[in-house]
Amino acid sequence: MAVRVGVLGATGAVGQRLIQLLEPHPEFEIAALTASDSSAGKTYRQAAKWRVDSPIPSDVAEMTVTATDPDEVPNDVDLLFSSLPSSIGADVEPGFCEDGYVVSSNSSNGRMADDIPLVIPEVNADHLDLLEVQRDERGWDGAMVKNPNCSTITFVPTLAALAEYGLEKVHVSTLQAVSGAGYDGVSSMEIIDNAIPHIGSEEDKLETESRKLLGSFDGAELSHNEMNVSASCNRIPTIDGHLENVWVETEDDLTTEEAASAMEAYPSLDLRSSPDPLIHVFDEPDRPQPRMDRTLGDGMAIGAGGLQETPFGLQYNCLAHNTIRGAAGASVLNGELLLENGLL
Ligand code: 2RA
Repeated sequence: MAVRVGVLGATGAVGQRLIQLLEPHPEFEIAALTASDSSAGKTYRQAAKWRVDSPIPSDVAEMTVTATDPDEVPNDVDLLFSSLPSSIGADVEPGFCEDGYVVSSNSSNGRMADDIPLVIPEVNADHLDLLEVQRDERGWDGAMVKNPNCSTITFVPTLAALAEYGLEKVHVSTLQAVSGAGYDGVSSMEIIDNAIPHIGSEEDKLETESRKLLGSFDGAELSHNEMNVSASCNRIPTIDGHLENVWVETEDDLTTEEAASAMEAYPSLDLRSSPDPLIHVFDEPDRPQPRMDRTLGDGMAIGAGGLQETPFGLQYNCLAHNTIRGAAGASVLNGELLLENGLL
């Protein structure tokens, strides 16, 4: 029987992607949709300005949206996917966990808390064991798992593939799609013929989240990876798909052939939304490209290419679909991991 799930923040850009991915999902059944108070009581069709690239699912369209309040969500809903703005998430997500709901959240609030697992299933599924620490410390009947920021998810799997060479210094420069700014943010028409060389607190997220994801958990405490990470983030007029240029210095010598083999061989998982392969390495130096390659593995795979040795270490480019692999798909995958681990 499918697990009954809800979407917190169902009308936003990531909420819409969540519905697109969850509606046909065989393991999950959408049973609750929440949004702001002004949407409460409306049908989803009335409340959402549907903009994703497939029609609004008809059964979801007629569901009634409620306020984002634990009292409004049926008790037999076991898992909530949250795509709330972080300031709202910080206020309301803990209340849902306290009331016994398990929350798989894409919101950035709490990602760096010591007892909140920040997870990319193919990279650090073992960090889910932090939930025992979380239960002890917070006394929640439910639980909270976070997925990282979209631009972090794009490059961390490639670093995980190279970790056996000893990661010392990483520099990443991003070229981020406008859909990452949400429907009310910058639009591609606004920055046509332009690029914006700064994105909010994005640099900090890449630097800190990557160290947490690649850190190790000893059963009691999480140690963050000690590699140095420096990030610079740019918004470009691409609709979907974050492209990133990465330079990595490793302790051991690393050739481009070794790096390509390590990325290609990096294991995926058996979870329904996990792609195989996880990382697709292109021979062509001008790939991956957002428009051509963002739908690799149904938008859940990472593209890599342009590997070369430089005075600053190995250099390569990587790409992921930011609202699928980088956001909604990442939360769904964490939900599948929770289910697989008997945590629902
Ligand atoms: C962006 N990181 O692309 C955001 C989306 N979460 O700006």
